[in-house]
Amino acid sequence: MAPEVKPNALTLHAEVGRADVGGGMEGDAWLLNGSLPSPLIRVRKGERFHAILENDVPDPLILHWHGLTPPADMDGHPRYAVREGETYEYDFTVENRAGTYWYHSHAHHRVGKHAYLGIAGMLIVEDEEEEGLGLPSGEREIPIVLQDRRVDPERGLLHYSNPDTVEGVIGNEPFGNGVNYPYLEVDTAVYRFRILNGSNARIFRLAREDGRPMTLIGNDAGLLPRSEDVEYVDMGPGERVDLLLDLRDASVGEVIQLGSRAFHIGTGLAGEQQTHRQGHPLELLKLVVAREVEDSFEMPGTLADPGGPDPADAVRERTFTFTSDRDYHTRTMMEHHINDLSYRMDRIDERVPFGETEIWSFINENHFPHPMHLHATHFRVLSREGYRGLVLPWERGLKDTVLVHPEEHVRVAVRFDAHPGLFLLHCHNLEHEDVGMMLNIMVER
Ligand SMILES: [Cu+2]
Repeated sequence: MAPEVKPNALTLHAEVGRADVGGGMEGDAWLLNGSLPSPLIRVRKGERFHAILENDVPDPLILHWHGLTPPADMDGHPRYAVREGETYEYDFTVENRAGTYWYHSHAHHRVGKHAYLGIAGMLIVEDEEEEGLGLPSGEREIPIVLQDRRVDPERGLLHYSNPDTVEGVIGNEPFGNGVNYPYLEVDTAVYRFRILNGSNARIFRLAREDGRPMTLIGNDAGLLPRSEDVEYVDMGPGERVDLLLDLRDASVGEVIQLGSRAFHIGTGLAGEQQTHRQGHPLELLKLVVAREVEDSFEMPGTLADPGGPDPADAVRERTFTFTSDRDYHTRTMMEHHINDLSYRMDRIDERVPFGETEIWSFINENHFPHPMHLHATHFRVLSREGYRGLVLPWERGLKDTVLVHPEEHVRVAVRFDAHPGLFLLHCHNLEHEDVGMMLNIMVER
């Protein structure tokens, strides 16, 4: 587990180091405060978030608080990246409801490398509303950063070079909280798992291998109105889910495996061309039942109201179409575009009035899945046409990242009502983002 810290005059020191990754292996990694993954930041809604990033890695670096909605100069826009030896000070008030958020590097062209090497951690916001529900906490609350990496024992485990910009970097080994093939000893009790897909490009279809349901209680922006039992959850990079696992009828010695099931990324051409590792099954986390205890937890009938924009209030629509081009000269390079644009730091791509509700359409016209992430607000997923064809249980409530498979058209209701300024819309496949699948969104009063 990552050490837990509070953003109270917190220093986050980034440096190159070595990390124990489990299984007797040690790897080269980029560390924040010596930890892989980065420390878990726990904060209360309404509290001051005061942290200083000290950059001691040989790259520009800036941190983005994924899912929080701070002022524009606190959001980790790549134009604020600081060089080696420099610092960046974050000071804002946390305005977001209780939920499972996270943070990672947002240095342009280097997000994939930095997250892969270790500059990524979980960020948990707590509030009174959630505490009143009596959900499993303390030892029964398990934050898990799921990632995949390539294991290369000779060159150091976390080696990252010549990334695949077509599919993104997909590893062959699972990591949970920085540990290869993690396992956890558990009681016969109800557990709350806060799960982040912190992978660069891999999508998980998270499920219990015994086929039993998991109880979904929350996603990107906190608790849902009601719990729902689900057989599996699709998680694109950047997405979070909050799940309860009821292990009360398990017996000591039993092993409960969480894994990623096989899936396709589209029908027709996209499905047929799926020859790579995306969608292949993977073991993720082993739960070993170690102790028999009594646990009288009862699921609350209702959880919390996520709020958010009402599509009936929408005053305009925007469309974002995703396409990809292969560079036939280098053969390896693939550019991914939003509305035929490739990211430029100094260009404003969309101007959006503060406080107005809009309907945005995400249309995927190529053969790659794109988990689309919006900064500075959360959106409500209204509909999905094509392929999976519906809004899925884990897409209720409010989201900041939505997975758009090939052939899919996803409509969302958006309203920026936190802060004006320059923010980002981008693909959270980090290699897609790094080659320019990102736009500057100017929120204007
Ligand atoms: Cu993408």
